[in-house]
Amino acid sequence: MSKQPIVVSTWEHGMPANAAAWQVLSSGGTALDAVEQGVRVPEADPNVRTVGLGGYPDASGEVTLDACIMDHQMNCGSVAYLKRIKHPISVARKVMEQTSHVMLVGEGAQQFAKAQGFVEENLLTEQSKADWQQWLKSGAAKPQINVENHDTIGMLALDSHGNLAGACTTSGAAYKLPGRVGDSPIIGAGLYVDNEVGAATATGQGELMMKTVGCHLVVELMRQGLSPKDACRKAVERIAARLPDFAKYQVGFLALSKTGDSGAFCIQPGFNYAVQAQGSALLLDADNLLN
Ligand code: SD4
Repeated sequence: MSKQPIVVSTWEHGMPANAAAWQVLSSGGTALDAVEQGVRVPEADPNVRTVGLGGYPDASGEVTLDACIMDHQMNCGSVAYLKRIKHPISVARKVMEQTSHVMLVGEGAQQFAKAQGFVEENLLTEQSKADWQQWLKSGAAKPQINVENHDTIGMLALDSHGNLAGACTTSGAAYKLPGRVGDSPIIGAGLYVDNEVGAATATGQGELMMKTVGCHLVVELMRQGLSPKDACRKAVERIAARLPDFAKYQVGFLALSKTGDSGAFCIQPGFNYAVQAQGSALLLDADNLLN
């Protein structure tokens, strides 16, 4: 049965990413190929400062990347703390397709990527280096979340075959402690796909999604009958109910149902998401808890 494809993704940089994904979806391609091709756009863009090349480094000045991908059959692959490889999402897909594992981290992930033909390169652009040096001088040792509206990209797609897939990729919280891994490569926290029900992805302070296994929660709430937006809202409310300092942080959930409905919800104002379907490409503001 043929379905109307749709792709959704986090933040304004989701617009060009969705356009790339749409090329795949509109020509009958798979959701899995679409989300990989889509998120490779911000990964390669040095002006997107929280994904891939040009991402903010950790406190020691090293750019370390986290990413995961999941398909309609519960296949998933993930890399964390990956250095010097511009397209962690494609490495995550290789982990999914070429190994019996789900997740590779650090040095092992880098060696695996090289063995798969990925080329090492410097990911710290002059701009990111200058900003990091400025941060060092300022002594402001706190992560920067939701600054300038450029953030992790999480993307969810439904293809014309009726299948869902998702991808999530990030350089993580700016100036994080070396070795820190966030939610984005953790299946269930930063991304989850269940082809019977729907898919969810997240952006913002990853520790909050990890403590609540947020994206799995959103999908389970959709299974109980909630709309994508209401499921995202309930997951944000769960965070707010359990974690006393939630209001200091931003968390945004984005969900897509098996029927092609999408919705989002976040803690703070400022989170937007991109939606592309036949004949329309929109950037929408998510409703939030604090306002
Ligand atoms: C993380 N969730 O590493 C990611 C980063 C992000 O806004 O989305 N920043 O915690």
